[in-house]
Order: sequence, then structure tokens, then C-alpha cells
Amino acid sequence: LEGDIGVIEALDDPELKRPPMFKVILLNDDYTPMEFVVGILTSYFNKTIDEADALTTEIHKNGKGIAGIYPLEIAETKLRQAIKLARKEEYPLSIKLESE
Ligand code: TYC
Repeated sequence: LEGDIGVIEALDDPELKRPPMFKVILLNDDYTPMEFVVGILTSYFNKTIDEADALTTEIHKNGKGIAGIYPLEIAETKLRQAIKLARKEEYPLSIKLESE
């Protein structure tokens, strides 16, 4: 069937299998506690405590760091969850998305 051939061609096209990916970038600030950032990274970005400790220190020193790279909807959801918790605690944590 002609339609079946089209489906196979579509599945073979790598562009159609890979969604655009976005880096979730945490920015440093002077007020958000280290432990809170570590908690964000372990809770929402699947980091181990050791990975989260190292990344938090890197962000603190360098000004920013990549928490993870995800398709847009997932990146937006993680950003929203993290910012919601930060604002609830009244921390100024800033997070942005950057296309890969
Ligand atoms: N600079 C903060 C402090 O000294 C820690 C911090 C790390 C804040 C990473 C934000 O994205 C951040 N308490």
C-alpha cells in the first residue's frame, strides 16, 4: 500500500524522531541558599546529591550552569516547578531556557 510506504519513510527520517532540545540554565544569585538549589536539582532534575552539590558550587562560582537538557514541554514544566517552589520560599532563583 502506498500509504504504508510513506509511514516507513517518515519513521526513517531522523528529524522527525528528535524533538528540539532546550537547556535548563540556573543562574546564580546572592540570596537563594545552596541547600535549596541542591534540593531543586535532586527533586526535579534527577541529580544525585553529589552531582547536585558539584553543580551548585559550579553555578555559585561561574554564574550559571546547566541543570538538564529536555524537549521544550518537559524543560518548561521543570522550570515552572522549580520557580514555584523558590517563590513560595521567597527566594529570587532565576532559571532560563536556551535552545541547544
Ligand atoms: N550564591 C548562592 C549562595 O551563596 C547559592 C546559589 C547557587 C544560588 C546557585 C543560586 O542558581 C544558584 N547562597
